[in-house]
Amino acid sequence: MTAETTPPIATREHTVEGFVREFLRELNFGQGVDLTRASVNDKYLAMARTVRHYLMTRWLSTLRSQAKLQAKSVAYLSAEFLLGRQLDNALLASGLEDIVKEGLASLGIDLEELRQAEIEPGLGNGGLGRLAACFIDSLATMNVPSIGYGIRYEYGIFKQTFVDGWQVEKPDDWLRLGSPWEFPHPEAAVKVGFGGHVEQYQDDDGVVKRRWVPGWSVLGVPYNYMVPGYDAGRVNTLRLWSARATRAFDLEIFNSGDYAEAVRAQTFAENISKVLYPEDSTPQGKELRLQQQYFFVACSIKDFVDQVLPADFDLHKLPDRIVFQLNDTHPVIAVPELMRVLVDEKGWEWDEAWAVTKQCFAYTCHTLLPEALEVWPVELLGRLLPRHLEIIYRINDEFLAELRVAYPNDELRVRRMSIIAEYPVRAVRMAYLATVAGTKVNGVAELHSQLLRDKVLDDFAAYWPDKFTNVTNGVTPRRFVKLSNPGLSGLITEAIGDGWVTDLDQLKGLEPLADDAEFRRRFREIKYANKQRLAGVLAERDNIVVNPDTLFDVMVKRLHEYKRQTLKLLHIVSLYEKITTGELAIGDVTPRTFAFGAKAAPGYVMAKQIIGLINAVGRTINDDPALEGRLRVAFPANYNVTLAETLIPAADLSEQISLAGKEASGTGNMKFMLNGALTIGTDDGANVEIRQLVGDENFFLFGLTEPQVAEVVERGYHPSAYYETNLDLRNALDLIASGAFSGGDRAVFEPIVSNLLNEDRFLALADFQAYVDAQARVDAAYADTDDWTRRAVLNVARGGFFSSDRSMRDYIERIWHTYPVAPEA
Ligand code: GP0
Repeated sequence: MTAETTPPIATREHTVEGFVREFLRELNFGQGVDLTRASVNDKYLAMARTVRHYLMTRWLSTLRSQAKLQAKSVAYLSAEFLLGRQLDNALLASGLEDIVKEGLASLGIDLEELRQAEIEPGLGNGGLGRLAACFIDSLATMNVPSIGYGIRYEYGIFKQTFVDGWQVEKPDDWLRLGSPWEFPHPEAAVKVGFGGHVEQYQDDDGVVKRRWVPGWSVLGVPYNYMVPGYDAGRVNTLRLWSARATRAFDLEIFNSGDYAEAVRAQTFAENISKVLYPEDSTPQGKELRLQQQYFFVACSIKDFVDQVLPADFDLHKLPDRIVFQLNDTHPVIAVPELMRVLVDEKGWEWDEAWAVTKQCFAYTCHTLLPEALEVWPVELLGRLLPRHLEIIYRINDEFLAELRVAYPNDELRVRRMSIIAEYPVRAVRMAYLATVAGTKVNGVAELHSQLLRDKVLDDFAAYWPDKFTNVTNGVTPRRFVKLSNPGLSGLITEAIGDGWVTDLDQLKGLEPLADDAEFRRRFREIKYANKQRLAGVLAERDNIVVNPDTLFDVMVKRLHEYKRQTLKLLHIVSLYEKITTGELAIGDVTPRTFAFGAKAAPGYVMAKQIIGLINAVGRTINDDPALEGRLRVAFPANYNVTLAETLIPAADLSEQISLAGKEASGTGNMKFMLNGALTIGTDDGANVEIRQLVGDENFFLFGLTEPQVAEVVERGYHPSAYYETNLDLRNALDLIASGAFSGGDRAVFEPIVSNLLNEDRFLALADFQAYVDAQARVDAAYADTDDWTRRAVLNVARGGFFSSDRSMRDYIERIWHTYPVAPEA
């Protein structure tokens, strides 16, 4: 037999006995323990590796058919992939769930215990990273040739703890107990340069050229992860890069004689993939961060060009084989990198290289906040990547020359559109570079894409109207319905069959059942069971007591002023204030559990203050016997994907209350809808589309619209005016200011109060009354339990649009122009 004819032996017997044999083999030979002595972690690791075996045939055949067919691929370049736990998803994808349950039970092992042993890979901050994870799940399920490229951070998003109610961060040591899902390939490491200088030289034909002489370099070691599609489709690859010191560092150890210094240098190189930056929507502009960005895209481009493509591939055809999707601006340095490879390394003419490069990229923007748009000072970029800066300058020069032809008498416009900003320091605007280089630029919800065209990138949209498009975000129904809500999934499947898991529009078939009393009863029962399940988790995990007989009102997302956790807090404080003053009888209050989950960026002082205040208000309310347990605040620490999976299915009310025009899309909003929560929300991001689909009568809309916000701001916004004219608002703010939640100390939360009164950048006070009124409508609606359930059913039935499978179809049609390729059997 030759390598070509050797059949893969990766198939595994799909029976309980077959599974048990494989599992014990992994336990004995892989972990080196026998069953009687195995720890939970031993069993979890053996279990993970066993499940992996079952996916291996499909992975290998996907890779083989990929090499053979040479179909066009999508390379999703993302600094974050917030994967969540892997075991359940792998069990689902391999169709092993029942076999495993039975097999483990026969060995006296509790699958649930093994599930709990997995530490989730938290390699992302929030929405953007979780979106990337949903997208690669959909691409695999839909048989789209694709590869995810990112960074294998040694420490993911920090672990949040509360000390006296204040956030304290702990390192996320997610690799400490082993990482059974990854396949490291140190032998396939690639080298990436940094620093140094650019030199001029003459090539063999005497042509003067420029090339980069890096000052130092690191190795990128690829770690491959399987991305299994649901139901026997492809198993795609996620390739995450880890930084290692190059041999040069070792040599220095010998030559320098300064061993300690050489080891320090080695540590320096390996720092690149050490930790995920925990800032969300507020980039830090740190040198290490730029190193991370260049590191992973340089590795990825090299990998694709040298490893994935056949050796004799004609790079002029690159656009037929690949589209690099830029997940926000973090990977945009890939543009000058591809130019450098083609011009400096392959010896191409500039124009020839640019013609190819500008067909290979597309850019997704995820924000509207001006402070979230990344810029890199030329001083820093030029020091770290001198050749790339030259290339960016040339791209910009040619672009500006083109503009001067198009707009001969409009130098102001040309300046505005320059990739290089002049103030406050000379800096590269990464979003502009991506827009100039990309075939397409997309926003992540209709409103967001419209605002990109009208405001953030208006000059570019005027110049290239066809470049701009929208792809509304989506979420994977596998993880966020099928796995996280087995009760509801069972009910849906019973009613309409199981096609919905890969064709979420089929949920439409549930619509008539909204009027079926027996269906509603069962739906309600499932929601109740999900609340009980959550209550159990919160009791165990956080020592928090919640009552499943209350309305679960949930706001989970990063802590950011624009998302307005304070607005929800003001509503709670106002209720509390009215009860304590006797204005409101406790018996008249709808029993509610106000749940929060939110991490604050460690350096975001105001966000951390707000966390402190939520916890302080929670403590006061939860300890006050006068409330008879009818109101409760539950703020479990360390909200993450794993917690979301039990929290979201238990929610009655989804809080999506950002200031209109600030939340690009939101994706939590979609998960809640699909799990039968009703939304209270502003006309922002994808809320707009949710409301259109579910209907006004099934959505609690409130607040200023984006044009109204613009008008208020234009006129000059004075938050204190609302304080002075709205008694409820004033009482709530005064209560916080009085020290009622801080043991009488008025100083503790003074910064929050004075910020709201004097600045209130996100107009929380302006929307306060509208929000409180909308909450009153919620109470009234919730009082009619059965009708509430009817609306909840309609939310599920009309949520099919928000599958990330649909998002992928949109990307394929509007941006990528690729085709599904099923792996050979
Ligand atoms: C946007 F700019 N998002 C950023 C960022 O740095 N991080 C991040 O997670 C989010 C948006 O805020 C979003 O509206 C959106 O749905 C998500 O990207 C995916 O597009 C809510 O998280």
